[in-house]
Amino acid sequence: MNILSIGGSDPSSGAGIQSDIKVFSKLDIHCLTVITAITGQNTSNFGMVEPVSKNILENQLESIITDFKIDGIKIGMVYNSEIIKTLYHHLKKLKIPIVVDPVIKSTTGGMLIEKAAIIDFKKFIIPLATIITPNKFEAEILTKMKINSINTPEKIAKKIQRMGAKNIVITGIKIKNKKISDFVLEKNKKYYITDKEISKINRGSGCIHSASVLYSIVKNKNIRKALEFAKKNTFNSIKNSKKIGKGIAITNMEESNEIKLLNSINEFTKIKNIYKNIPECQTNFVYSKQKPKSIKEILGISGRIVKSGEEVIVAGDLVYGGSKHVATALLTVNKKYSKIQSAINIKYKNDTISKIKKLKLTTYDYDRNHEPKNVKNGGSTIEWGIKNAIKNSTKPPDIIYHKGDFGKEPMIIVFAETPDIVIKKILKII
Ligand code: PXL
Repeated sequence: MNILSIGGSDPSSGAGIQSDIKVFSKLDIHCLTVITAITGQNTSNFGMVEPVSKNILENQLESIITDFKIDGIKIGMVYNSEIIKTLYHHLKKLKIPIVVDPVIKSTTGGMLIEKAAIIDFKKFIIPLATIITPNKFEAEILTKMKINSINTPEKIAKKIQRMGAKNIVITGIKIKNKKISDFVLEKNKKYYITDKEISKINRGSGCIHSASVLYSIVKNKNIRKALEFAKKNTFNSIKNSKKIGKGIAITNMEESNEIKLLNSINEFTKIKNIYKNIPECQTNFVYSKQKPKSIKEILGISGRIVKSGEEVIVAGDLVYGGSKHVATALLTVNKKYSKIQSAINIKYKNDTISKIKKLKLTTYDYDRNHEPKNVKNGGSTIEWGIKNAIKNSTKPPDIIYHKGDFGKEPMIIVFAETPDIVIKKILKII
């Protein structure tokens, strides 16, 4: 997938274009860039801004638009009216999601847009927005209203919606009992998204938030799911921020378990002819916290990886407790081999078993014909089977399989420390 980030260059790589390249690479997305302005800044001071000329802006846009399939666009710093109008001219005809992050001022105090350009920003950029992501300060500047009990977040968001943005999120609206809320206005819906507050001054959190929103939207998530993911990702990036320069810390996007598993699921679905390895009961791919006590501490897909013709589709979201069967298999293995934290189930094929044997992978199996009656009638078949398979083992499994039973589909489960190692094993055996 390709995303286009339009914004300013920040030489300290805390925000702007450089931050987007970092974020999207970690999410396994190719980040195309169109630079609107060059800033001179670091973690303490904001120096000069030099907007680029209309000519080079147009040449960047044309170069990118004529070559790549662009799945989504993020607009950050736009700086002046000439840039705004040029962007509008080139983007108005594109029918792809656009996330607008209306940046006005940097954390270090630099102006990211000329005051006189705000009118054109409202006229030309806001109507392009599938979603606009102002923080409280930016929402107040755009609407010339202070958020209070009369000018509620809803009133302010509605005013921005009337400017032409389809969906609005105003971040950092309410801070109460160590919680922080974002107000969301969709076409016919309004709600708050609330999470723990994190009081750590940093650079780049707004950029990570809007980039994460766009990532989720291009992955077909709805607005609420996209914003929930963005909030969590931003929180983790602030928590993980690092003091690299002499001034304030730079946000650092953590490769959370969720992102690692998302990337591996993505890689799995792209394997050539992988649909041939999806069993009738479909596939789940799981990744556990360390030493999980139950399947609630194991991340899995709430639906499954399903086959639709020759295509493979991820149905559902990543949630803790999202998988029952594969997660139970992993939990059982993890109790004996705590380093094994990831697993996937694939279709049982004689070819696959032959390759596994040739490769001398550590393989165990169990026979569902030997299942005791109490297990067959409602007990945990998988737990029983896996326990049995590894009972006398001395090495952690790469593979555990069973050949099925009357009316029960045979199955192969691949185990590893992390999802990317699971993928490496899959590539060897299919
Ligand atoms: O985070 C907003 C932002 C966006 N773009 C550039 C910036 C900043 C903040 O400093 O410098 C180029």
